[in-house]
Amino acid sequence: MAQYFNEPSRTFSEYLLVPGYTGPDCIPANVDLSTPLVKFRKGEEPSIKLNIPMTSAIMQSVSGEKLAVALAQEGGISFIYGSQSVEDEAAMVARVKATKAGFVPSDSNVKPDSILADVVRLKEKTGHSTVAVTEDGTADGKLLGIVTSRDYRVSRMDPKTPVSEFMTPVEKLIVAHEGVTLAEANDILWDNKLNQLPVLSEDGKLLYFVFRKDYDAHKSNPIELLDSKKRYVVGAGINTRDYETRVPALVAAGVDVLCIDSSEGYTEWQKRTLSWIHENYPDMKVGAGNVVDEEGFRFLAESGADFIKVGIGGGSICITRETKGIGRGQATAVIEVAKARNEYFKETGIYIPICSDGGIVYDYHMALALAMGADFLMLGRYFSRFDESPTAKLLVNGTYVKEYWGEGSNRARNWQRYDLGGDQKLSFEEGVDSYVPYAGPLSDGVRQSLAKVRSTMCNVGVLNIKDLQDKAKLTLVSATSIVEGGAHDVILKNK
Ligand code: MZP
Repeated sequence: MAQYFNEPSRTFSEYLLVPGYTGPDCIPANVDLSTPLVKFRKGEEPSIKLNIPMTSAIMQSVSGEKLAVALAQEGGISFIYGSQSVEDEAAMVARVKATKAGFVPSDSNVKPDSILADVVRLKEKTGHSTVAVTEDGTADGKLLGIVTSRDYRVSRMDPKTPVSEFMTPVEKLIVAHEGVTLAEANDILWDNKLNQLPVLSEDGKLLYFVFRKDYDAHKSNPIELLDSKKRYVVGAGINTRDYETRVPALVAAGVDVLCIDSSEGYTEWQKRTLSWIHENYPDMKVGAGNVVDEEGFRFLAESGADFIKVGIGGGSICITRETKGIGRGQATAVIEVAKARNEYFKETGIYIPICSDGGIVYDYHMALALAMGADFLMLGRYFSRFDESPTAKLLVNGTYVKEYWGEGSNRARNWQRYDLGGDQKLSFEEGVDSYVPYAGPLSDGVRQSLAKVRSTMCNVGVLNIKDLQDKAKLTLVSATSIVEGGAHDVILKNK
C-alpha cells in the first residue's frame, strides 16, 4: 500500500516566528549573515562560505554574468545558467572571473574598417557610448583608438565613413597599464577630466575600461565575496547529461562551485554525475538536488553532494505540481530535510548545508526559511526583477516590468533539467513565461530585504543563522489570523 504523510505539507505563509528575548547587543548592526555553502567536518571550516544567505537561481532569465558580479559584490553567489552551450556558459564564467571591481571588459568593439553606421547600431544595442577600436574588433585586441559620442555627428556625416577616419587614435589617448590600482585609475580620470580610461597590457592590448561614472560604485563592499586572488566567486549550473564536456570547460574558465540543476534530484543520474566529478575533479565542490524529504537527502548525501537543494514545485513560475502531481509544500520540505541534515551530522560529523530553493515571495519568508533550517536560499523571481538580470525591461500598461520565464517553459526549452532518460526533448511544459515588476538595482533591493531579515533576527533574539536555526520558535497560523496579519478594518488611503 502507498505510504501517506498524515499532515498536509505547508508553505511559508502558514507560519510566523514568535519573538525571543532581545538583549542590549541584539541590534541589526551586530547580526552576522555568513553561512556555509559547502559541506565540512565538525570543528572545521567550510572551504566556501557565503557572506549573505542568498544565491541566484540557475535560470536563463536570472543568472547571467552581470547579476553574478552584482550579487558577489553583495556577498552572495550566482549559479550561471546551464541551459546554453558549453562554450557560452564557460565564457560567461570566465568574464565574471575576469571582472575586477571598477575594471570593465569592453562590450562594444569594432575594427578600424567598420563604418559609422556600425558604431550607431552597436550603441543602440549595448546602450554604451564608448566603443573600442581594436585591430581585430575583439574586446581584448590591440587598441587602435576609441570612439565616443564626441567623435561623430550622425546628422553631418556619411554613415559609410570608416571608423579609422573619426576615432580618437590611441596615441592621443591617456591610457593606464596593467597593474594600475583602482585608486590610481580614478586619480588619472579626475586629474585629466576624462570620462573613461583604457587599461592596456604591455603589448598594447585592451584589458579594461575604468569609467568615471562608476566612481561611487567602485568603493568596495566589505562583505563582497572574493576568491583568494580577489576575483568574484561564481557558480555554474550543470546537468546530468553532458557533464563530461561541460565540467572541464567550466573548471578551465575558473568556476568556483557547481550545482546539478534538476527539478528532481533523487535519481541515479545525479549519483553518477557526482561520482564522475569527484573522481575527475576531487577539489571541485558540487551541489545536488532538488529533494523534499529525508530519503532524498540521505541519497544525495551518501552520493557525495557538497550541498543539497530543497524544493519541488514551489517556484513562482513552476507548474510541476499541476502538471505531474509531484512536489511538497516548501516549508514542510525544508523542515524535514533540515531534520535529516542534523541527524546526518550527528551520525557522521559531516555538516551538509541545505538550500531552500523557490517559493520566497515576501522578505519575511527568507527569515522563516532560515529559521526552519535552511543554510541559504536560492531565488529566481526575486533576482529577475533587478536591473542586472539578463532580461528585457519593458513598459506594460504604464508599469515597468522585466521578463521572467521558467526553465521548464517552452521558451527556455531546458529538457536536460526535466527529461528522465527519455527522447531528449521537452515533452510538455512545467514552467511559464511571465512578467515581474521591475525593482531597480540589485544592491538596493538586497540591502533592504536583508535589513528586514536582520531586524527579524533581533526580535527572535539571535545574532547569527546557526542560532536562528537552534532557537527560533515558530507557530502555525490559522486562515483567519492571516487576515489579521495585514492591514484590516481600515479604509486604506493608497490601495
Ligand atoms: P522562485 O524564486 O521564482 O519562486 O523559484 C525559482 C526556482 O524555481 C528555481 O531555482 C528552480 O528551482 C525552479 N524552477 C525554475 N524553472 C522552473 C520551471 O520552469 C522551476 N518549472 O520550477
